[in-house]
Amino acid sequence: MTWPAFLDLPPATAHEADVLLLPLPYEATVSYGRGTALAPEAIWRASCEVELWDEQTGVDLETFRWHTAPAILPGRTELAADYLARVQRAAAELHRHEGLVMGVGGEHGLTPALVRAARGSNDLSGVTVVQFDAHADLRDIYAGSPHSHACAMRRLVEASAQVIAVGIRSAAREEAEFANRNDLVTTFPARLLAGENHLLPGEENLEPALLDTLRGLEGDVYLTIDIDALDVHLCPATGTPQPGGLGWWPSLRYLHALLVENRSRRLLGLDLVETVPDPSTHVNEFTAALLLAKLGAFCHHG
Ligand SMILES: [Mn+2]
Repeated sequence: MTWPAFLDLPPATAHEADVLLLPLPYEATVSYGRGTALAPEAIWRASCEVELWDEQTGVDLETFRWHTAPAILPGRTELAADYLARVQRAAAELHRHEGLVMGVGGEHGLTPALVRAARGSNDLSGVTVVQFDAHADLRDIYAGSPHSHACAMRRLVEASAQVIAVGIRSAAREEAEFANRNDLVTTFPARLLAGENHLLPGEENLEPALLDTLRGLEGDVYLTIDIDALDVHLCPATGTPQPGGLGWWPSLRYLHALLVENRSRRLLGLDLVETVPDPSTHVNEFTAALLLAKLGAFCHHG
């Protein structure tokens, strides 16, 4: 791999690392804009431009150790199920070490394999998956595949995981009805987090309830961030852009509630998916690199 080291810091071994990054350049089932397979390398290059002092937390990013595992490259004719099984095994290897494992996609179809690896089991009962996303990703089958990015959360719920979905603003009727009748799914739509001015008559601002939920989660928690949860100006090249997303500072406020203020949850791992780099602006890949740095800072704060 000829990429620069993450954050341009001296790379740590897996054994000594505080954070273990797993690059996953995978886009078998992307349905609209392409290019997420190019994201990991672009994110690593963009990370060299991230300031090493996090002004928000005061954390120096060089005070903890970052390891980059070898990227898991999909074979040209490899079936999705076979690739995802390899991803699960590679992630499970990384989880044998002490540090926090972060998967970096690649498309959202990766997440079920990453959660199973983090849990060390295909049974996810008792696991809460916090999902930042524009889309519900609760379809049973999409474009003929149960491994589609549009089905990722459905697979997790079927394995008995609880899902807290944040920033949703696009769902099929099938997905909304599944979420409504399923006690395992709790949705905080983007519009109901956008402030009082954006509410229709009878609607309620859910931001206080979201912050309470994130601060109060207990037990095993996995965090998956689809970058399209953020407003499109932060990720204009992402494969399935949706207007009306979460702002940068509100997103960090929610992540801070989960990762810094909440002391009763056990973080199993996390992933950041669906970045599509655009070399003409660097906005997409820099947003992703900075978000990974922030997640590291939050997880090692205090
Ligand atoms: Mn998604």
